Amino acid sequence: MDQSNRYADLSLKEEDLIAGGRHILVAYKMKPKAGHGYLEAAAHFAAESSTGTNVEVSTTDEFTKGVDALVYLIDEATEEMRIAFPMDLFDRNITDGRMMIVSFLTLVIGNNQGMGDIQHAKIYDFFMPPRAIQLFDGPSKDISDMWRILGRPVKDGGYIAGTIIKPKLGLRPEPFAQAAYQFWLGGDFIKNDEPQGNQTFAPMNKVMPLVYDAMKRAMDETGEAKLFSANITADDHYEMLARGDYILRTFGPDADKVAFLVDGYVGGPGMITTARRAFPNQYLHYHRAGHGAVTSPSAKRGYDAYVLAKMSRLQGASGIHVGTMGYGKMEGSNDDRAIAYIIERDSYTGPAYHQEWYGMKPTTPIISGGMNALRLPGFFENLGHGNVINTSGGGAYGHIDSPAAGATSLRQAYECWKAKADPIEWAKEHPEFARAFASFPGDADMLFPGWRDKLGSHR
Ligand code: RUB
Ligand code: MG
Repeated sequence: MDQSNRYADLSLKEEDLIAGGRHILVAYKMKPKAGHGYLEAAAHFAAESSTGTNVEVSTTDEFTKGVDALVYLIDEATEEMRIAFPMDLFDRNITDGRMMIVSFLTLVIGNNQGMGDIQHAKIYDFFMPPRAIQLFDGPSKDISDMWRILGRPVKDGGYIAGTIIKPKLGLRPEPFAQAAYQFWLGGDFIKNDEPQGNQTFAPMNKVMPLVYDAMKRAMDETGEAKLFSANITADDHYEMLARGDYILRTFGPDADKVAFLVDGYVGGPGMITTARRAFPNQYLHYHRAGHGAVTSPSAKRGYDAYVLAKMSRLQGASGIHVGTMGYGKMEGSNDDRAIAYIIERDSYTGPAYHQEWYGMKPTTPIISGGMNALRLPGFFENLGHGNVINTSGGGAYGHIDSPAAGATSLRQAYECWKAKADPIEWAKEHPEFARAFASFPGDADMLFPGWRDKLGSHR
């Protein structure tokens, strides 16, 4: 059944829809299956994503038609399809009238992912009108809170040198805390790796007191504040609360230095909101393991990493992983800068839409995955600033001298970029940075050919 006379209106102008403020706009790359007309398939897609199904139903009335999603732009050659979703379609909390990202996902990327007449469809951008920005939680804490704890300026406070406890799994409580202590001697921030929680060989109630003890010792030794991002991910809401409460109690007077890590892609929006609402005083660290299944450029369905990051700010993530923009081990490209800019700025024009955030707090780009001191200067140059959290797991624990030297090398890499110095020259004056060359010789050969001769005795 062709529903394009009801679910498509190509005379609608995007600028009018934006000025009207009553629609959420979504841009897809969509291709119908062979034998299906583009507009017809697009209209069916909009029907399934809003008020309709594959047939007319007798229960539809005039009001229903007023909340239809409408295809307002198509371009078959580029697979472009844009749909306007009336704000009234989206579910609102009975407790406080707020919007929820789960309802956004259910409509804009729900049943439409399994339709018989659609080859593929993937969201690459969306626009939220001002009213929607008012109705999402947004972050309660942001990077300025971390800078304040670290005793830095709360604006442009700079690079936060972090790591991930490695090995990923298999450390018992004492060696785990020892690994944390050693990194903190040179760095600022440590996160649980995302699979670390309450394994039988490292129970949380043994690990956390030791980590807090390590934090205190490192703070005494260095005279600096230290930060720990603790994984509270769990299937059960009550389990997450129990973990969070336990960790805050354990860190006692230093509980402000604890962030909560939630694996929000595998766990889903409910976990992020659980943490955002139950622990509004903690920095909320959104880890996104598994996202590549839908965000990878090789995936033709789902949504882009840009979309995931933008949603995370609406939900209230204080920080989210944004990849390494081609400088680390995970998939990515230099252009992924946009993923950082949409979450950290108050206004940004993405691949399809301009978005204003009206003062909603920013979400920190967290840079992670195969990073080390040698890769960082190029990364900062590409991004244009260093106001990020970076977690280098292998890059810290893989430093041949010590985790503390690994941490120091990360800070020195940032200073090198800030000073616009030549990394080889910088290495001659900064021994931990110099030793990163010998620690990661494959990277050194790739990024700084001839480094062995140029560094001479400094390596
Ligand atoms: C990285 C790591 C993170 C990945 C996730 O460890 O454990 O889980 O960065 O990827 P290492 P992303 O520093 O040893 O490579 O940050 O792209 O979501
Ligand atoms: Mg990890």
